[in-house]
Amino acid sequence: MLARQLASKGLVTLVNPNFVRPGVTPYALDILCSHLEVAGFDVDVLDLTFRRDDWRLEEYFANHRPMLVGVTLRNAGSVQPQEQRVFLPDHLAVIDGIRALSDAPIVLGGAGFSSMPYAALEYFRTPFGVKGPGEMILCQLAEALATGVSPENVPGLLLWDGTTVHVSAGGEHPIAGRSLGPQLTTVYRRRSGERYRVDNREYYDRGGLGNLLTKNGCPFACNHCIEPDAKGGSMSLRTIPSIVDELESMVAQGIYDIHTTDSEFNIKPAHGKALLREIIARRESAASPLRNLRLWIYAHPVPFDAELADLLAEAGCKGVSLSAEHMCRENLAVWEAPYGRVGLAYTIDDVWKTTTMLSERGIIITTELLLGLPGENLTTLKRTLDESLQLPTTVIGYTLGLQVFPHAPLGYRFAAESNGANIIRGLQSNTARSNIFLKPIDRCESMIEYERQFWFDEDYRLRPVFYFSPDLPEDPETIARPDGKWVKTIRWIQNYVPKSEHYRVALPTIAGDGGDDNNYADNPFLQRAVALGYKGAYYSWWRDRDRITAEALAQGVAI
Ligand code: B12
Ligand code: SF4
Repeated sequence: MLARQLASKGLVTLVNPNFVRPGVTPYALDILCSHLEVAGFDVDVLDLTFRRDDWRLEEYFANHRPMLVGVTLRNAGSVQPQEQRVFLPDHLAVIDGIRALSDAPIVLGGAGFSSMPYAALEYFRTPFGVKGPGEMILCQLAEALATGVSPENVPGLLLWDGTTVHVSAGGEHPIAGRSLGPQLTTVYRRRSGERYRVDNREYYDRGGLGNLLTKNGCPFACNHCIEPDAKGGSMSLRTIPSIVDELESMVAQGIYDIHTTDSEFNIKPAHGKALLREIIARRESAASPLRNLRLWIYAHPVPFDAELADLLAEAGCKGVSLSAEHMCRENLAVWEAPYGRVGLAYTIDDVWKTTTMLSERGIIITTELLLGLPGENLTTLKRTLDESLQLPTTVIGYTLGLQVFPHAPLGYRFAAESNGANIIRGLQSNTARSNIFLKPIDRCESMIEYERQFWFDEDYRLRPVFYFSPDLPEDPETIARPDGKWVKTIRWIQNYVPKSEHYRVALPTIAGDGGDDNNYADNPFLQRAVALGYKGAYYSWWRDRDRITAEALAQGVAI
C-alpha cells in the first residue's frame, strides 16, 4: 500500500455519503476518479451507500493516509414539497466521522452542494469546495497540495477560512458552475467489482439502473430550476465516440438499463441525434453489446421532432421522462429571468406533439408536472389536470409546490420582493417558527448570509423554503402561517383526478397517505420492486405497483 502511494503523486480518497434508497450510481466519483488517475494520482472510492448502518471509516483510515478527501453531495435534500426532508445532517455526520480519523483536508462538490456552496461550506466547516463540474479543479487542487503550492492559486476553488468563504486567486463569486469547454474527450472509466472503486454492476443489481452523461450544463433559466446554476450555464458536449465507448463498456458489464444524466437530453438535438446514429450503427454488428441496451432519458417537450423520436426508438430508448412542468405555462410565473436568459418556452400543443410522437413509437412516457407555481389557481389547476389526463402518456407525475433555491430565478425574485421585510404569500416551511423573510444579495453582508436564509432560520435551525401558490383553495389562516400546509389542495387534487386514473398517476400526498407519490427517496414501493429484480426507470413499473407490492409482501421482501 505504502509503495503504491510512494509511486504516485499521492492518494485522493473520494467518499459517497448518499444513503437514499434505491441507490443511484455515484457517477461523479467515476468521472473524478478517471481524471485523477490520468493526472497521476492514486484514488480510492469509499462508497457508503450500501453501508448505511456500518460505514467502516475506522477500518479504512487506519490503513490509508490520503492527502485529500473529496466528498460528493448529490442531494442537499429530497426537494419534495410535502416531505421537505434535508440530508445535510446525515452528510455532516459522515464528514465529522472522516475528520475524526484523518487530517487530510476535505473538498466538497456535487449538485446539492453547488446549489448552496457558501452556506454549505459554513455548515460543513471544510476548507474547500467546488461549484459545478469538479474534474479540472479537483486535479488542480490535488496537484497544488502534492507540490506545496497554495490552494489559493487554484482558479475557481472556494475556500472556507473558519469565518468566511472566498474564491481563490481573487476570483469573483461563481454565479454558475464552470464550463468544461465545448468538447469533452476524456473517457470515463466505469468499473464493477473492483475494490475501492464505484461498483457499477452492484448499483444495477440493487437499483435497476446505470447512468450516462452525454453533455453537461443548461443554457436556459426556468423559474424553479437550479441546474443552470449548479451544473453550469453553458453546455459542454462529450465527443460521440467517448460516450458510446462508455455505453458499450457498461452494457458489456451486464448493465442494460441506462439513464441519461444530462439536464435534458434534447437541449442540443444535433448532438443527441449524432449520438443515437452512432449507437444504431454499432448495434448493426451482431456482436455489439449495445443490442441489449435499454436507454431512459430526461427531455423537455421542445425541441423535438419526428427524426429524434425515430432515432430514439431505433437506438433502444425505452422511456422518456418529459419535464412538461406546466400545461398553462403562458399564464404562470412569466417574467424576465436573470442574466438575460429565458426559461425554455413551449405550449400545450408542443407537449401533445412530443407525447404523441413518443407513444406512437412505443416509448414509455412519464409526464412530470409542477403544480402550485406563482399564479396557479383552481382554474389553471383544473385545466392542467384535464389536459394532462388526455395525453397518450404512460404515467403522469404531479408535484404540488416547489423548493425555493437561492440561485434559481424564483429565489432571486422572492428575495427581491421580500427585501428582508415583506411577507411573500405562499412562502412556507414545515419547520418555520416565524415569518420567512428573504433579503436580496445586495442587502446581505455576504454570499453565505444570502444562501443561508434559504435553508436556516435566524437561530440556525434547518428551515428549507418552499412555495405554494396562495391562490389555491386554502383557508386564509393556512396561507398566513409560515408553516401552513396546503392539505386542502392536495385532497382536492386527489379527489378531482378520477379514481379510474389513479393507477397511472403519481399524486401529491401528505404524511400518512402511504407515500404513493413520485418521491423516489426511500420510496417503499421502489425499494420492493428493485429487490424483486425489476429493472429500468422507476415510472416504467408504476402502473403495476399494487401487484408488485403484493408480490414483494408475499415473498417477504425486506426493505
Ligand atoms: C438523472 C437524475 C436522477 C435519476 C438518477 C438515475 C441514475 N441511475 O443515475 C433519478 C430519477 C433516479 C433521480 C432521483 C433523485 N434525484 Co436526481 N437528478 C438526476 C440528474 C438529472 C443527473 C444526476 C447525475 O448523475 N449527474 C451527472 C453527474 C456526473 O453530475 P454530478 O453528480 O453533479 O457531478 C459533477 C459535479 O457536481 C461535480 N462533483 C460531484 N461530486 C463532487 C465531489 C467533489 C469532491 C468535487 C470537487 C466535485 C464534485 O463534479 C462532477 C463531474 O462534473 C440531476 C441533475 C443534473 N443535471 O445533474 C438530478 C438531481 C441531482 N436530483 C435531485 C434530486 C433531489 C433527486 C431525488 C432526491 C428526488 C426524489 N426525491 O426522488 C432522488 C434521489 C435519488 C438518490 N438515490 O440519490 C436534485 C438535487 C437537488 C439538491 N439541491 O439537492 C438534482 C440536482 C435535480 C434538480 N434539478 O433538483 N435523479
Ligand atoms: S428545467 Fe429549464 S433550466 Fe432546468 S434543466 Fe430543464 S431546460 Fe434547463
